Amino acid sequence: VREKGNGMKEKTPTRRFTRRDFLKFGGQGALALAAGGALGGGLSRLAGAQSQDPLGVYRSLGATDGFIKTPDGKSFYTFGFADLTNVASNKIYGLKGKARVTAPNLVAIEGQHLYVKLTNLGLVVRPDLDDSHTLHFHGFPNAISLFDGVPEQSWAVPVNRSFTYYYNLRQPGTYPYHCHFEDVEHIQMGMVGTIIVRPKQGQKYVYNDASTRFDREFVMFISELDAEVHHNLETIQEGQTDWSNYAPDYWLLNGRAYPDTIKANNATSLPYQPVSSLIKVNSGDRVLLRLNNLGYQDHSLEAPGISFRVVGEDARPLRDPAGTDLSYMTGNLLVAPGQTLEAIFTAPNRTQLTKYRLYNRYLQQTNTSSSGGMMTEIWVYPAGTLGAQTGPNR
Ligand SMILES: [Cu+2]
Repeated sequence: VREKGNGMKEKTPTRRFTRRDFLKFGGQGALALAAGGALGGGLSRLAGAQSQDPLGVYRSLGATDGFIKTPDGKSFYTFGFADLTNVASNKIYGLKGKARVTAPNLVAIEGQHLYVKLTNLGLVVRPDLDDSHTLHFHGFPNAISLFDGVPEQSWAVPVNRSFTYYYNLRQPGTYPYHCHFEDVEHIQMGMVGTIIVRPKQGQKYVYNDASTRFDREFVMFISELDAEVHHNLETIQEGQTDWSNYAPDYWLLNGRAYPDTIKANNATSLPYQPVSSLIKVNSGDRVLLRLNNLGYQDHSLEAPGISFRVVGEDARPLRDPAGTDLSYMTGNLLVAPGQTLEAIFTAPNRTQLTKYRLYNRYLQQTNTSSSGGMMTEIWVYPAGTLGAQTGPNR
């Protein structure tokens, strides 16, 4: 256990050759980056016959920095993505310094083509740190590495440039996405989100499988926040971060700690953490949780009084090649770093509003007395109270 919060460190500030240096000055990342301007432009044009693709779904993200809040009144420097979809091109730099955590959900249907234009808006607090950024669609089988976002294998998007990533969506499910440039750091800093690929069978199914039908869905993005990492970047000391000392101070759902997790979507007190984790359902609803863990720890969630059926993992339905049903009932949703998991529960029948808690079984991580943790609430209303859900987490 490392010492925290008591001033001086013993380390001597020797300058190490970092992975960031490698990406910037050595390695194929830099070569590709140099070529990225010309090549990237050409390929973006190729990938867009854009708006002319009848199967195309078009989204636009801006990579930049910002700040998020915790329930104890603190704020933390972050990197992240702003939603530039439908933002006029002469207005996108108005979102520089306004990264949101988590990034917007990217939602499309199996068979569609997803185009995501990533623009590197640069950093407000650290203009000296001219990191590139990428988009990595985790678990997606890219035919070529150009759209995979791994900077050592293709290229990254330098400051004030953009690139359009292209994906032919063949496999429904829940996927993480994240920046892959200086990835351990940029993921911890908040460049993370969720991709939902809906099956052809219908909007209210997880997979092409009748047993995966649901009435309401909620993305539970799972992560941790190590205050020292964020502080080091804000104060130009990122070279002092020793990842072997990783020790989170906060455990988050959709970028918030309890009780902020149950505040409404787009709560004005949390301008850059727009996603509520409050699960509001009618009695008898089939409720889908899409768990997406891009933290660096295993997490295990439970909601006493409620049992879940896990129907999919890592964007694959739980059936073997012969079609045998491998889904399983559990009270313990265990999800590893980089893993996604789809679980469905049937809301209990209640004649008045009844509240349950969904929380991390490792109780240190649900601490409500000081920093706040990985916990939210399930509000079960009498049947027919709530209207149809208009989108995830609503
Ligand atoms: Cu990045």
